[in-house]
Amino acid sequence: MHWQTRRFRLDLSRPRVMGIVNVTPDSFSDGGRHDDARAAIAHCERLVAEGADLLDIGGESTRPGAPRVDADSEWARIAGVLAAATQLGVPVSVDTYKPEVMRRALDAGADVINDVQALQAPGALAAVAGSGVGVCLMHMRGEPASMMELAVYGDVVAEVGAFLAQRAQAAQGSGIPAECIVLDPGYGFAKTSTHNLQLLAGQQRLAELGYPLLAGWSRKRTLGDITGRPVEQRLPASLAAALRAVSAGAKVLRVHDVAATVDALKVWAAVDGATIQGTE
Ligand code: HH2
Repeated sequence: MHWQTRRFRLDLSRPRVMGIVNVTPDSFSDGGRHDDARAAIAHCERLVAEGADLLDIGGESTRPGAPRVDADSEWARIAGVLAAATQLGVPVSVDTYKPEVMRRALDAGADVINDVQALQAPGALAAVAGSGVGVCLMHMRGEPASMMELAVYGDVVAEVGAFLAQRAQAAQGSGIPAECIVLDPGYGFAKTSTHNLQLLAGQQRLAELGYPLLAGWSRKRTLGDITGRPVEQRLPASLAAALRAVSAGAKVLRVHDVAATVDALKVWAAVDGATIQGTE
């Protein structure tokens, strides 16, 4: 399995790590840490040195209740960081749901568009079609400001799966090749902790849609609900969720803590590669 992005074809025969770069004052776990371009670029360099296979740059927080940012302000936050990140030798994703930001990001050399709205905004499909860019299509409902009111499901795995299949069809219908598409259940987006856990338990069914899956559990609130830990103490819980996601078919992990996740995956791969004595 591969993910075709603009400049790079990512081999997904082993799970890949997408390092998060939030150039925002208000992201839930690292808001304000990298919100000047110099700090954000240094963070990109550090994540690549730690083994990130790709970077995901975002200029607007999507945490529950986050305020919206207009396209010009979002672009102003990320433009310089994107330009520097594209020199680091790994694919660079831009986390945005705004067609105008997508277009500017593509002009500036982005390899992937990561859209929490799955290219549903008017003009979003047209903005990316024909560019050869990789896309990540994520499930959510409503807007970050109000999404938790929409966290009502009968069978959450089936409903998320139907949505993702429909969005993948829409993307292909507008000319985005299947090999450019990755799907994401959208952990934490318009879902209660129970929904998030049900989705992870049933995630293999989403993998069976036939597209690579990306999973974003890093530091999220459900992990705090389970462990009672504040956001800065959720690394062990994040690693456990990441490995469960891999065992249920995830091919890309979107994480804040790249070095630790890379180590966890090395252990996973070492076991996979071991020959068992006494068997043929
Ligand atoms: N989660 C967040 C943002 N973007 N994109 C995808 N594809 N999948 C996710 O799970 C996902 C995402 C939220 O995390 P973070 O970027 O750390 O926080 P914030 O939205 O507050 O900036």
